[in-house]
Amino acid sequence: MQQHTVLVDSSVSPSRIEYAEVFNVAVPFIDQHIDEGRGWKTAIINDDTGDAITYAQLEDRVNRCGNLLRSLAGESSGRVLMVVKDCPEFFFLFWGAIKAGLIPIPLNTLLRAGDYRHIIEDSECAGLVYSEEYRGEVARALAGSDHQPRFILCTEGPSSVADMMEEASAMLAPAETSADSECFWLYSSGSTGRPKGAVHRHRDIVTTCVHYAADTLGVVEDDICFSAAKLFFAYGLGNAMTFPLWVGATAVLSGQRPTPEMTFDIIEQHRPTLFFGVPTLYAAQLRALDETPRNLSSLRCCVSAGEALPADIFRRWQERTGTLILDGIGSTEALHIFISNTAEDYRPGTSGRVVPGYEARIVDEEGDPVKPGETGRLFIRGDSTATHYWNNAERTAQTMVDGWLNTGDTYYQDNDGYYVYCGRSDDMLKVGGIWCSPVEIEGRLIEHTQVLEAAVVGRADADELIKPEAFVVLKDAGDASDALADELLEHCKEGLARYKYPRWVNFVEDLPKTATGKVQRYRLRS
Ligand code: 3UK
Repeated sequence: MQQHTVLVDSSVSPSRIEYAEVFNVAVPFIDQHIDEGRGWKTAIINDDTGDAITYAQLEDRVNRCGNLLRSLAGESSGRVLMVVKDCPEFFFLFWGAIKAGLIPIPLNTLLRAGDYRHIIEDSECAGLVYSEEYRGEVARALAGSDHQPRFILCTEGPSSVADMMEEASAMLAPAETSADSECFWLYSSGSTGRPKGAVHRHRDIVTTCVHYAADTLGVVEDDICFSAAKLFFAYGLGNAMTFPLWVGATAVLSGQRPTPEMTFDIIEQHRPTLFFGVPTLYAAQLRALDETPRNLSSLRCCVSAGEALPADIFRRWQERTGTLILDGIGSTEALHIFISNTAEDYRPGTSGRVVPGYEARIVDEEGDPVKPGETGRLFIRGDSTATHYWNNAERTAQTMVDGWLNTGDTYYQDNDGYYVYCGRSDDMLKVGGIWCSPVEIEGRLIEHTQVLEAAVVGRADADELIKPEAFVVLKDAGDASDALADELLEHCKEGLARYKYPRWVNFVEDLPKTATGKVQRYRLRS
């Protein structure tokens, strides 16, 4: 087989994927399109600027960016942190790094300096690239950091990536990696402890594109993909970058915060065929559609992930727009969706069935398979799962067990075999599809001078979507007031990523605890 080629046999299920011994994933996703005569076609539409980037331009920019990053990285870890909004430069940096044999690490742009500092130190990154919007947070992180990257670049402005790329060569031979070589990392958060870097291989990207995007969702060359979930999430990375690039389709990007108005404006203007959202957004979009009808006729299908999609939202969306929302569960460690509904086979209120190419097991406390219909811990196995967490053997051993991935989710299979989500096995919350640690919010509350103790749990709102609720013990119970509750909310909004503030604050006398003094969050859940 010729170097860097991947062969897919879709006549069998699951599709069989075969790699050349020397394989760099940037070749099929970027270079290949030129050979196939797709250079003229629009790969990316940037809604913020109105720019359209063709596949030929994409290849040119990826090569320049790869050369630039390689010259800056020199002899170093080769790891490049990206605090970059959704924009074409995200593509140039990510693929340029991979093609040059470096390791891009896209980071959640909603994080605060403390998390960035940890990640800079933990990754011992060679470089850091950020979008202007995040300059302050990045600067604060670097100021306190024990590790100083060799290079720090902004995507725009003078001496930026855009500027320096022009000087770099447009010729770049792909680094001679293999399908199993380390390719990129994604940081994932847990209920305690700092974010951990999940290490993904070149093949992981191909696996999600073949088994989920092409074979399950049916993404094709004529599709226009628009994801409200940003590229730094594994979910968005697939939706708006790797999926369209795999089949030669088009991605629409926006650096703006996804609101109903923003997403509807983009859908009306760019007429995407596939829309990817999270349940909280679908709920907000439905409310907005009650006020003002919008033209969503370009959509042939919608996808939801990040947290469970309530059946009621599925039904209301179908009634209102005539399109299905296919709910599927994925994770950062698995890279994308591994259990999903499909257009031909769906059941609202469930995550659907196992995506071909993956295996699932629901097990009890002892690790034995549960009886049909019983709930247990979900494990999955497939060819896209991270090999390990960087620098964290303990969490690796807990999560990656004999080739199986411990999802940390509780599931059962209904009588017809659909997988039904029952919650997390830990106290972690998914708020608007994004991880939220109760411990972190509690920590922030306790920083307030009037707070003695705090406990945070998830509570379902009117749309059956989980939001944080705080139970607060004050140093002086007499201080409790609505004004103080508002002050605590502001305090949280300031110190935490925006989506993490508690939506309800309850002042209580004390918190339920175990004999050893551990807060029993489950007793606070309503
Ligand atoms: C939860 C869901 C119920 C579940 C993700 C699609 O969410 C993604 O990755 P994360 O690492 O979180 C993983 C955890 O989120 N979850 C995700 N989807 C669903 N729970 N129903 C769902 N449909 O707890 C899971 O373990 O942030 C989603 C594609 C790629 C992803 N990374």
